Amino acid sequence: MTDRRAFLRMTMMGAAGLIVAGCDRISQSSWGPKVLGSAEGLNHRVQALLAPSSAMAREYREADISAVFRANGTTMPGSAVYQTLLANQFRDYRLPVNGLVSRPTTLSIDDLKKLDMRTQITRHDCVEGWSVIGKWQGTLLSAVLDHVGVQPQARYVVFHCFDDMGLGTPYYESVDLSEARHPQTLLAYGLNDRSVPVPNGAPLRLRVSRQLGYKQAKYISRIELVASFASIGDGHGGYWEDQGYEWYAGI
Ligand SMILES: Nc1nc2c(c(=O)[nH]1)N[C@H]1C(S)=C(S)[C@@H](COP(=O)(O)O)O[C@H]1N2
Ligand SMILES: [Mo]
Repeated sequence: MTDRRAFLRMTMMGAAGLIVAGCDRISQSSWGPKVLGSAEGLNHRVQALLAPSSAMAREYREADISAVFRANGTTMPGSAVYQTLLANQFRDYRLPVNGLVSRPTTLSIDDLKKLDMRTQITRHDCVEGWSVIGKWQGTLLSAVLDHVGVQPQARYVVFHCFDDMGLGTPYYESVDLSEARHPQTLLAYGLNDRSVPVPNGAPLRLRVSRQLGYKQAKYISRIELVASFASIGDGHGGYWEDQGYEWYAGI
């Protein structure tokens, strides 16, 4: 076990070295993200070496926006709670933000709209191999964190969702606090100048602009600050992570 770990560490350092050497060229080419994303064993620590936590995802022009923002995974949560909220155009939707926060809070979409917001045109890359470009409007997650106050023991932000993936397992995702505070990390309520449509996660979905599609939790029902995600789901930090996907899904 120890040997295997040491070997893996060496392999990863090697991979990081190679990629860093070609980094300028890779980051300027359109195939760069695919090369980086597909490198075997590239984990969060290696990604952190490659890209400082402040690195920005590429932003596009209005003319680049895809005609249709393809939907994937759940496109209509079946739960009674969600259906009731939808029937009233989400006017009764309230987002609880709790866990390791100083002031547990519930926020309506209007409350969220009063906090600092951002509009960004970014590319969504699904692990299945397709991409779409969309214009998102949303509250900065950092503004929500400042609003509720993060306790010192908190390390991750967990997004619980309304949709059930079968056998009573709800979709969920998580990011660390540095990703959560990144200026392009949004709780999005708008897509292409309209409210986020139901297939794309109404009324509120996450945009973590530097990571793959499955990190972009749709249908957020609650946000929880935790010190560890070991006791949530199967303990790997997300629905797809519990099926074996990487927790840090950098692109
Ligand atoms: N709640 C929830 N969030 C989700 C999913 C899902 O099934 N349920 N699918 C994920 C995957 S794999 C992708 S590619 C994107 C799809 O977002 P879109 O439907 O807006 O394209 O949502 C992600 N977030
Ligand atoms: Mo995806």
